[in-house]
Amino acid sequence: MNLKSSKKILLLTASVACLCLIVGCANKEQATARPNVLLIAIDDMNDWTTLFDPNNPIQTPNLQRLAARGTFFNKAYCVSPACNPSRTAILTGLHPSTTGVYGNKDSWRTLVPDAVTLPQYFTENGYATKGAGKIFHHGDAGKDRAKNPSFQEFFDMLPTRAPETNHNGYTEGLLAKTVFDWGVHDKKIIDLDTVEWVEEAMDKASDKPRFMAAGIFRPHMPFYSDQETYDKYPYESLKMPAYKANDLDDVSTIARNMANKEFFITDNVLSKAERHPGSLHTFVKSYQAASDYADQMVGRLLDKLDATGEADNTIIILFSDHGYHLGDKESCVKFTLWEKANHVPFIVVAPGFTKAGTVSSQPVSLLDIYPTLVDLCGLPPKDDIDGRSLLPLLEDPRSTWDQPALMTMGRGNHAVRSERWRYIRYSDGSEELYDHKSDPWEWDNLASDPQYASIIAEHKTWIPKTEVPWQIDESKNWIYTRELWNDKPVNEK
Ligand SMILES: [Ca+2]
Ligand SMILES: [Ca+2]
Repeated sequence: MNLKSSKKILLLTASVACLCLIVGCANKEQATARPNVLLIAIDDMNDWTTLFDPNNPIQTPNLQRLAARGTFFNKAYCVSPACNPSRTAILTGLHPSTTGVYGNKDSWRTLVPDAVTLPQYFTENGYATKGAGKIFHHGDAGKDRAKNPSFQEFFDMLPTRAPETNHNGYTEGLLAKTVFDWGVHDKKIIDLDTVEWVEEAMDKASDKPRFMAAGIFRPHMPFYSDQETYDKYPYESLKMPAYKANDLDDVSTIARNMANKEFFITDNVLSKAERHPGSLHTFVKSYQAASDYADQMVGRLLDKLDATGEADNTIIILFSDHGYHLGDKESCVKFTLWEKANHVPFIVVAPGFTKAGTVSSQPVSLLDIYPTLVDLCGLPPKDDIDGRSLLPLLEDPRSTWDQPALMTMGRGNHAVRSERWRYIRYSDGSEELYDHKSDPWEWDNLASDPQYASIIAEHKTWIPKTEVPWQIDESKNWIYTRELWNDKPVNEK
């Protein structure tokens, strides 16, 4: 997927030289003059925030404050709507069809033992690399450090995660045995540990440029916040997502299974009265508050960066690894190829390069973060990754951008998002097409209407031609979400 035209190389060379002048690089060898990097990852935050629209219910003043400093991509999409494949793609620059990391249970470090991760590449190029919280997906962090360390220093949130899983009793059955819980948390919320560690790390002197990564776990399940934040979203004025009954009547079995309505909505939240602690309303209220809490954590990180005096020499990248459904599309999970599970906040601030308050409306992918950061920091080009540098769009948001965003869930299921359309093709050949000009909640599947045949044909060309095998049983790929919850595939139930 790399665009390697001579025109682009010329543009990049000029752009990097320009950025280096601005941030004071005497030459490419002088690594100490390179800009610092602050990478902020948020977990499961969708687009129902005031960052995207002031009429949205979730208050994100700190994301807006960050967007005002640089470029906000208002059509940015995850690579995959699950933590592990999404983050592996961002941090290796490689698409799931290249790595075989399709699901949350795939061991990414085992599957791509030689991949040089983004922080690792910065370490190799003279940076001091530190991180905290959820950057990679849980599980392989230790394996990564032991075999091929990504960070020189890392504060893992896992040891402190267990106390968060004391359930409020809002869920029943299998869900109650997992992290599926929501509401007020009266203990120290895990993200405070992460932010405090990063704040301390920012205070320490460094003789090298810094690459600092902060992984905020909220609004990920359990949807927790403190009482004050929770009270900002009262039932009286609670905004619920748009909902269309029988919305899934026009999609295939694979799509319906990804939405997992029967397992979650019907059995649990949808059957409870509005103010019941386990109702859909409380679920949505808690998600809104947990997202607000994540925004507050971002605010603390920005305050600290500003206080260190390093903001003018620090490139900031903020993203959420994917979105979330809140009852819309008859779903209360991620794991689907629809807009709400795929559309994410994504902001790039490169002092002296991006222009304050810029909005880019081209469809871009989080896969593009790796090559973009390499370009922005003047590191040697990395030609063996799949993403595409966003430097042209950062330089001029009106530049021509001829590529839609590609999303993948499991193997063989893909969505292609252009400025106007979302086209989905599942592994059994079933298709969906949505027109975002008239249908923002993706209610009407237009795929069977012959008048859209050419639109479909055009979008289909962006689906990967080859995909490495999935090492787990591919026949179970679409039920993967259920496997997450009860640890065994549905046909063994
Ligand atoms: Ca996630
Ligand atoms: Ca529908």
